[in-house]
Amino acid sequence: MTMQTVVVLTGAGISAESGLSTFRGPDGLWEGHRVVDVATPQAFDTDPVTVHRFYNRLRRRLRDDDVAPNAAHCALARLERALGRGFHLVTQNIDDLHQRAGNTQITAMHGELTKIRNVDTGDVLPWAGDVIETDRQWRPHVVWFGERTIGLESVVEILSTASIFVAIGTSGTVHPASQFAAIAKTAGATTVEINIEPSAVEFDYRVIGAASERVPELVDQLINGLVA
Ligand code: BV8
Repeated sequence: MTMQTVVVLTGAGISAESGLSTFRGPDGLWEGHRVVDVATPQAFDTDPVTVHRFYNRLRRRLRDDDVAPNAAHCALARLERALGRGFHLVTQNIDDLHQRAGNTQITAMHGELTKIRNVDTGDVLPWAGDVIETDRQWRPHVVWFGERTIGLESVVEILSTASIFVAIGTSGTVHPASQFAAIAKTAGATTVEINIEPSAVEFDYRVIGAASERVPELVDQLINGLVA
């Protein structure tokens, strides 16, 4: 059995069909806010109430009955089961849909909405509910603009072993995730993008279509082709 390493990067587009809004909608607003107003340490320092209110609302949305993993999330869980250690998922998303679909080999590089972090001790706690809006001790365990992403060194290491790199539902506008396709390519990987429209990032192949339709198709091809 020839095992090749498959690395998948996901963005907001994989969760769009689960009812979660992407970040760069037509009006460029993010749940009604300009990103810079909520996703920065400065915003939290100067106005924790607005920041907590924004993330409390997102966390509540995650618990809505109509928000669940879609066929794309489930296909990636199937791919991990088929490839075992030959698979790694890096997500830019802070929702928990990959975890709920059953993936375990995940780097949540921009943090997780369902966790909070103590600003002094760095302790991270699971947290599904609201955070008191005036709380300055506990912040969302989310990577804001200007902050170091989580697990970057290990992701770059894994990318250097990739034979196939697939980016799903990401505009490729946020650094350093936007560099991953080039890093994988340099390591000799074949790079593939699945998106409803081409992003600005270079790939060997582009599959245009909705994630819930195209990801299961690609996963079938990968499982049939790789796990010989
Ligand atoms: C860092 C958590 C350094 C918060 C997020 C100038 C040039 C280059 C870089 C920079 C620059 N100025 C500043 C930077 C760095 C900055 C950056 O990249 N800024 C951008 C805006 C230019 N990056 C950072 O600050 C990062 N940190 O660089 O640290 C450092 C080093 C050492 C020590 C200290 C510091 C941190 C970035 C993390 C920011 N946090 N999220 C939260 O979520 O609330 S990023 C946030 O935006 C999301 O997490 C997500 O990652 C990103 C949005 O990107 P996408 O996921 O791609 O979503 P988007 O809406 O853009 O696109 C959706 C796509 O899906 C589209 O292509 C669409 O076509 C497609 N789609 C839609 N529907 C479907 C679909 N596809 C398939 N099927 C569908 N149905």
